[in-house]
Amino acid sequence: MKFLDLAKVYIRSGSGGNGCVSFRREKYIEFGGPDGGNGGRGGDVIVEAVEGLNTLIDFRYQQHFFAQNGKGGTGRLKTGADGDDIVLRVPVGTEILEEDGETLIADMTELGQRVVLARGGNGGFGNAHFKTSTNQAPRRANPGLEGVERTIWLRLKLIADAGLLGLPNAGKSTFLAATSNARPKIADYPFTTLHPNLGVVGVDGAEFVVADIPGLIEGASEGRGLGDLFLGHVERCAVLLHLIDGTSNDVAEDYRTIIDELEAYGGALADKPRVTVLNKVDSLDEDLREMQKEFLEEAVGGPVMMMSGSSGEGVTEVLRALRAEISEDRLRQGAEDAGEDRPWQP
Ligand SMILES: Nc1nc2c(ncn2[C@@H]2O[C@H](COP(=O)(O)OP(=O)(O)OP(=O)(O)O)[C@@H](O)[C@H]2O)c(=O)[nH]1
Ligand SMILES: [Mg+2]
Repeated sequence: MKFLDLAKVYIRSGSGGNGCVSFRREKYIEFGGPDGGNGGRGGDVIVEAVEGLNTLIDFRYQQHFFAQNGKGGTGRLKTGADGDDIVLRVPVGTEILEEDGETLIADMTELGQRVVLARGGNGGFGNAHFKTSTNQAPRRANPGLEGVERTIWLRLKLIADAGLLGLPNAGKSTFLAATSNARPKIADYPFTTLHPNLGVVGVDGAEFVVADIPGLIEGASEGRGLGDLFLGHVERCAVLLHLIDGTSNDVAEDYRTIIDELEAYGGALADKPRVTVLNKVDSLDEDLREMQKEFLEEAVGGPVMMMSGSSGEGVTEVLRALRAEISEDRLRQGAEDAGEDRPWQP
């Protein structure tokens, strides 16, 4: 699985064109004089947040962005042409970082936002510019200024498409670790996850972002446990994945607890599309699986999927169910065939 949220690019702005040394010389015309024009400006390297992109996949194919150099000035006071700018088109939510991968240069949060990453060099003055009353025939002109060269990172901030819900220990982090590049902490005690984690998961050639948030408990909306502030992280998700520990004594009760907290949280969270999954079925024998599934389906009033984040059973089906709830324009294109593996870090 490849991830398309980070790209290293090399940029260079255009150098300015050189100034020109030239004198007017025409037959039968008495007074000549310097007429060397100025060089043109080099092009800038600009980054722009545009619509219709949701990955940095283009930067996998093009990593070098060089703006055009300015043209030199010429005689008859002609200024050289300016070099063309070059524009890096990135999705909204892209951060531009220095070569160190940490220092923020720009945060492209708004559609249409443009930032100049490297200014083109100024053109040099031609000799006409240096004409003074005491020096009527200067023989000097300036060279154009060099362009700026730098290496930058583009990092796309991920917005989760699917959010994980469940009681502590339901196996949320295990699921994320099994399906994505994320490496959340996993342990058999509640509240292992203290901060939300994001991971990119892929199924059938499409990628989307899953958010693993700390477990909710009864009364979370009143601040119990870690509270329900974390639900803010899943508010913008297209779909919620509700995991219920299949080894629990009362799956129906576990289910209700989370739904109650969702409703208490308010907003549209409780109305969001939801996939409900009986998890950890690797620990249940056939009879128990069926029993637990029936209990849960009765509580849900609809179908329930079965899965084991540890053994991988049923995981692909769950991913497909999530994918079906995420609209096509939110899905990222998979890059199964693009380049080699790369870990998710600057
Ligand atoms: N048998 C079995 N155990 C599982 C499965 N998934 C998770 N576990 C175990 O359940 C425990 C809790 O797993 P986590 O993934 O940390 O659960 P969580 O929902 O992220 O928990 P919090 O972060 O505390 O809310 C760990 O001991 C896991 O090894 C599963 O599919 N089958
Ligand atoms: Mg966890």
